[in-house]
Amino acid sequence: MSLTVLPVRDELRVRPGRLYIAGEWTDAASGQALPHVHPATGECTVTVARGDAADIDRAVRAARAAFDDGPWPDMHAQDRRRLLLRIAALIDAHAEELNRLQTLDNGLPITFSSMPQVSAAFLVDSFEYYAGWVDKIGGRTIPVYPDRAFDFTLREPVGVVGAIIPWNAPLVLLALKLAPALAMGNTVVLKPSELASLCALRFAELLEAVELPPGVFNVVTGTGIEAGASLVSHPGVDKVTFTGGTETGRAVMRACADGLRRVSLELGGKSATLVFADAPDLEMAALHGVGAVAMGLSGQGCACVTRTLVEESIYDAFIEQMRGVLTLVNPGDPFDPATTSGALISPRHLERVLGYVDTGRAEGARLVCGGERLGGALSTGNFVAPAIFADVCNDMRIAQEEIFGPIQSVMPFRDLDEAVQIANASRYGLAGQVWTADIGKAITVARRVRTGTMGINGYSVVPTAPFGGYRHSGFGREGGVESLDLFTEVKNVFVNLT
Ligand code: TXE
Repeated sequence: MSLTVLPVRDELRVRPGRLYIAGEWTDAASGQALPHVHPATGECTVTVARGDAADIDRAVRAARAAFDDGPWPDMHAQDRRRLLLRIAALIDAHAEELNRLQTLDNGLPITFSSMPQVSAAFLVDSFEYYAGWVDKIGGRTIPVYPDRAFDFTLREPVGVVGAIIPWNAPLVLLALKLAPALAMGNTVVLKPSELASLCALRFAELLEAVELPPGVFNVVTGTGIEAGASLVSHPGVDKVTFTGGTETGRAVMRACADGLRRVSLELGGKSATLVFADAPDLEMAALHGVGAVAMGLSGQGCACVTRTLVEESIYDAFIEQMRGVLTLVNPGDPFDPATTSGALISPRHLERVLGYVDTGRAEGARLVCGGERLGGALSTGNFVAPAIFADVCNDMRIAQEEIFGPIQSVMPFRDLDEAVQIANASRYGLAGQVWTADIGKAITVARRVRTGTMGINGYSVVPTAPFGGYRHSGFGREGGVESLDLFTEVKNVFVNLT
C-alpha cells in the first residue's frame, strides 16, 4: 500500500448548487445551504441549497401539474422515446465530466468511476434500454364470461414519483430510478443525498437541453430529515422509490403506509461469497471478495460481498490469497488513475467503521491485517486500511451487521449444506456469489441462497437485469423489465358487447 499526496484540483471548484423546480433554478425557500465535503481531503468544495418541506411542496406541486395537466403522460410513444434517446446521447457526450463529478461527489477513485458498471455509461445504457420499452409496453386481452364482453388491460404511469438516493453510486442510482420512471410517463421529484448531490444537479442541467415539459423532472437537495421525510410523506406523491440504509427504509415505509403510497425499497446487505475448493480461478475469487471491500468505494456498496465462506481444505491458502490482493490497494487522490481505493464518505462513518474493527477484536475474531486509520498525507481524508478478519463466527456482530466499510469477515465451511445455511443465516438478502467449476453445484447454491441476486464465478450489476433484495434488504426490483412493473399501474377495461 502506498500513500500519495492529495492536490487540490480544478474539479474542486464547481458552481454552488440550487434547486431545480418546474424547469427553473431557484434557491431554497429558507435561503440556507449545505456544504459538500470531499471525503478524500475533508475540504468543502461547494455549497448546495438546503431544501426543506416548503421546497418539496413546490416541487411536488410542479410534478403534479406536469402529470395531471401536462403533455408528458400522454405524449406519443415515439416522441417520448426520442426524448429519452436524446437524454442518453447528451449524457454520453458529457460522460467523462460526469464520471469526474462522481469522483468529486463521493471520492470514488476515477478508475472505478469510469468503469461501465458505475459510470455515466450505465446511465446512457439505461436511458437507451428504457427508451426501447416506451413503444413496446402494452396490455393484454383477457377471455371473459359469462357476459358477452371484450376485456383488455392498459399500462399507465403511476403518477408523481418521489425518488431518494444515497451517495455511494449516484450515476447508477440516477439510472435505476429516473430512466424507467420517465420512460413510463411518470413525473419525478428527486432528492439526492446531502453528502453527494453534484451529479444529480449536473444531470438536471444537462436535461435542460432536451426541453422536457417543465415539472417533469425536479431536484430538491437537502437533508433526509427535512427534504427526504417531507417528500415521502407528501400527499401529492403517488410512489416512492428509495435506496438507502435499512433503518431509514423503515421510516420511509412507515410514512408511505400512512399515506397508502406505493413504495419500493433497496436497502442494505451482508452478502456472502461461497468459495469451493474446485473454484476455476481462486485468484479472481479473492479479488472479487476482498477487492470489493478494499478497492473502489472501500466496501460502501450494498451489493459488496462482506462475508467470505471458504471450503475447509483451502481455507488458510485462500486467506493468504486475499491478503495478496491487498498489495494492489493504493489509497490516495481519487483523481489519480493509479489510485485504487477511496475514502469513507464522512468522519462520522469513519468512526463507525473503526468501531467495528474494535468490535471484531472484542468478539474474538482473528484480525489478519488492516483496520487502522491511514495517516500521513491521507490524514485529512477518511481512509481506513482494509481489514480481513478470519475465524469469524456467523453470529458475531461483524458478520451480521452492515458495516459499509473495508472489512471482510472470513469463515470456513465443511460442505454445501453448511455453506448455504451460513449464507442464509442473515437478516439481509441482497446479493451473493458462488465460486466453483461444478455447474450443478453452482446452480444448486444459486437457487438455495435467499438473495435477490447471485453471481456464479463473478457478478456485476447491469441495467438490463433486475436488482433488489429479500427480507431486510428491501423489496421491488429495479433494472430490466421488472422496473416497468414498479413504475406503471395496470388498468383493466371491460367492454360490454351485449
Ligand atoms: O443512509 P440513509 P446513510 C446503509 C449503510 C450506511 C447506512 C447509513 O449501512 O452505513 O445505510 O447511511 C435520505 N426520510 N446504506 O446515512 O440515511 C438521505 O438524505 C426520507 C446502504 O447515508 O439511508 C439520503 O438521500 N429520506 C445503501 C438517503 O435517504 C431520508 C446506501 C440515504 O440515506 C430520511 C447508503 C428520512 N427520514 C447507505 N433520512 C444502499 N442500499 O446502497 C435520510 N434520508
